[in-house]
This record gives sequence, C-alpha cells and structure tokens, in this order.
Amino acid sequence: MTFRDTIAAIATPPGIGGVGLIRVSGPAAEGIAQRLFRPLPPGNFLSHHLYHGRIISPTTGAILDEVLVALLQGPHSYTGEDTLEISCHGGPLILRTVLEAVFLSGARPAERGEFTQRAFLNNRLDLAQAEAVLDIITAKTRPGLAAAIDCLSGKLSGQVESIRSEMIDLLAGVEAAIDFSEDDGVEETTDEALPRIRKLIDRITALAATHRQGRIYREGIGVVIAGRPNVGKSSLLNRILGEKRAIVTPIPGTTRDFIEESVDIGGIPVRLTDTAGLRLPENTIEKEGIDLVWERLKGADAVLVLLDGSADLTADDRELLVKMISKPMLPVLNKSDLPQRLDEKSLIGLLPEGTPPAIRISAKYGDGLDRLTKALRDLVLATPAVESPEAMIMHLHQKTALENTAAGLARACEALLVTRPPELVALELRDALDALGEITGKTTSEELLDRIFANFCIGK
Ligand SMILES: Nc1nc2c(ncn2[C@@H]2O[C@H](COP(=O)(O)OP(=O)(O)OP(=O)(O)O)[C@@H](O)[C@H]2O)c(=O)[nH]1
Ligand SMILES: [Mg+2]
Repeated sequence: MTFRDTIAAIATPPGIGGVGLIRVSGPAAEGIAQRLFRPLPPGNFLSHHLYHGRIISPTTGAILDEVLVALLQGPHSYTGEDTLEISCHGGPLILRTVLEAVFLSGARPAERGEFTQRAFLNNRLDLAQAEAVLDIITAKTRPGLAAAIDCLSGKLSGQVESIRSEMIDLLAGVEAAIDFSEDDGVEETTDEALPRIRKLIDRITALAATHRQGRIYREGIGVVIAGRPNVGKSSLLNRILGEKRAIVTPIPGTTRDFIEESVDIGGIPVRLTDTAGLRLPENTIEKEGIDLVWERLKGADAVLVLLDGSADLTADDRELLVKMISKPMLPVLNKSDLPQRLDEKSLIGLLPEGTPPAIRISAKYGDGLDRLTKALRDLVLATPAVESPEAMIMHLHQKTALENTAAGLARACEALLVTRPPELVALELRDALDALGEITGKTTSEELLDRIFANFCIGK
C-alpha cells in the first residue's frame, strides 16, 4: 500500500535528554531532507547513511539545531516507506521547533501508532508482531518482555501460520470431495479429516490457554494481604518491598487505610495491598476501614491470608478463611521465629480443596520469603514455574480468535460425523480460517485495527 501523505512525530519521550529523535515517513521524506538539511551532500542522500550538519528554518534560513540525519529508503525501513530520522539535541523546545520546520516542509502530524500501522499495512509486520512492538515498549517484567520479543520475531505468527496451512490443506481435501460427491469420496475424507481436525483443536486450545499466563505477565495482578490485627501484614508488605513503607507497631489496629505498591514477584507485576486488620470494629473509623477491606478482597486476583503461627486460630481467622473459600488463596503462618502453636492440621476443613499448603514465614526476619513468593507465583499462574517453549498469547482478542477457530473446527467435525454435505464442512472450515486470520491481521476488522493502534503512543 502506498500512502500519499508524509507523517512526522517526535519519537523520543517528552523531557530533557541527550538526544531527541524526529521520525518522518512517506514520499516527501527525501524532499524534506533536501529542504531543511545543510550542507547538502553532493548528489542525492545515500540510503542508510548518517549525515552530520544543521537543520535550517525553511522560512528564514536560520540554523535551528546541529543534527545527524539518516534517510532510509523504502522498503528497507520500519514502515516500508522512505523514512527520515533526525537526531536533534534532546530538549522539548528544540524538538518542537525542528518538528514545526518539518511540518512546514510537507509532513503532517502522525497519529498514535501510525508508523507501526503503516508497517503493518505495508506488510513489514503482521498484526501479532505490531502488537508485540507495543508490548515491548510497555513491558513491566522480564518474562513479559521475553514473550513480546519472541512474538515480534515471529514465534506466534509462525505457529498461527502452521495451523492455518494445515487447515487450508484440510479444506482442499474437503473441496476435492465436493467434486466427487457422487461416489464415496466423502467417507474417505471423513476418515482422514476427523483425527486431523481433532488434533488441530487440541493445538489451538493449548495455545489459547497460554493467555492466562500472558495476561498476567502483561497486565500484572492484584494481591491483597489480609488477616486479623497484629498478625504482621504490614511487616510482610515491608519485607517484600524491602523498605519501611507501612507503619508497624505492636498495637492492634495500626493500619487503617490501604497501602498499595507495585512489586515484581517472580517475574510477575504485582499490585500488593496491605489492609486494615479484620476484627469486630471498635469504632466507626475502624468499621469504615474494615468494610472497605471486604470490598477490596472481592476484586483481588489472589489473597495472602496471614495467620499468626505463634497463636491459636481465632474466630476472626476462621471468618476470613471461610469468606475466602472461592478465591485463589495462599495461607501464610507468620512469626515462625517464635514458639509455634498453630499447626497445619487445625486448618484442615477450613481450606477448600486445591488450596496450596500453608507457608511458614517470619516477616520480621525474612525466613520463608522465597518459598512464599514462589508459591504465590504458582498460585496465580496455576502452573508450576517452568517456562514454556510455546508462543504466549498476550491479548484477549487473540484468545477470542483462537476460541472461535476451535469452535468452527468443532462444528466442521460435527458436520463430518453426521455426514452432512461436504459443502457445509467446507463452510465451517472457511469460517474457522477467518477467525484465525484475526490474529495476524488477515481478516481483522477496521474497527479492531483502529482500537489496537490507538493504544500506541505518538511517534511509534
Ligand atoms: N516475632 C515476630 N514478630 C512479628 C513478626 N511479624 C510482625 N511482628 C510483630 O507483630 C506486631 C504487629 O505487626 P504489624 O506488621 O503491624 O501487623 P499488622 O497485621 O499490620 O497489624 P494491623 O495493622 O494492626 O492490622 C509488631 O510488633 C511486629 O513487630 C514476625 O515474623 N515475628
Ligand atoms: Mg498493619
């Protein structure tokens, strides 16, 4: 696709820095360089060469900045079009001034994500790779970053393509059977196609299941520390953060408000919240605080139920455990440095099946913290902490596309089983192919594309 207009934007973040980059893409890129850059090279600008010189005002000829420029002729550029990169000094005013000169010389301001959108429309990247660009920029954790880099280099696209080519192969078989539908071609197709389709459904379902992990790596999760007063919730928050963030005292009811901090736990971005101790409130202020905790617990992705290992279980502990029955929950017995009174047996019957075993820690001295973070990671990922060699689905619409593909294939299976006409089987297979094409952008609607690129920043 060729665009007639040329877009430009500042590609580096706002603020002061060593260098600020202005990026220009479109047919006017070289003309803009000719107009604004001095001294002009003898002959034309060579592609992929760096030139040192000055940017001048297109109206007065005054020097605006000393710069490095590079012209990257299409298709060998990020967008696939002629691209001009101007490395200026990294100040907001100088960048604005040079950008205005670029606008006066034939470019218009780029929209959010428009460079990447052009790269996509020019087939430099497919949609999954374009989305990975955003995931790389916004990555909060190393595993999330590693998955996004894999995706940009084509890991997910490759898997989707291999599924697609198997489906096209199946479709070709079914369509051939349509031509021979007078004889027994259909049955032969059924015998051969059914196990292949079932295998494909398994593959697609497994890929879709990686979204749970992918979403957590990309967006993170909310974990709430809850327990009765004085069990050491604030001490645990401070211990995990490695700083004295929350007030710790021996007085029950010290924490009144939520204290929320972001922290990386075993590669997962976690919003960790310390809360007021849960008990029968002594006054209205405490009641307000405790009501809010119960509300917050409803929305938590996982709960650390903190108990005092040096004391017997109380009615308040029991109430919390019972109320958390349907939540991903990790029981934690604190104060392991003191003589222990609470043993795991007293929790039997109070914990729903599948709850991980209680972890003993000392928030005060740090014992057991490694086991706690590992157990928390396993709890939220619901899988043991091993890295999968498969691609990871990071976006909900990709998961939906895979589910729709699997559903289409299941309908094709159904149609084959009840020996419906092969035309119908072919129709279902084509539907499934359309659904799959939404991941790489082959069949994605304009509306969804606009929504995806609107999440980018200007200049990317
Ligand atoms: N020995 C020992 N004491 C601890 C441990 N963790 C916390 N404490 C002590 O228990 C008391 C209460 O700790 P906090 O962290 O304030 O407890 P909390 O659950 O936040 O209490 P509230 O904010 O009142 O709900 C303090 O005196 C802490 O020093 C631990 O692992 N071992
Ligand atoms: Mg506290």
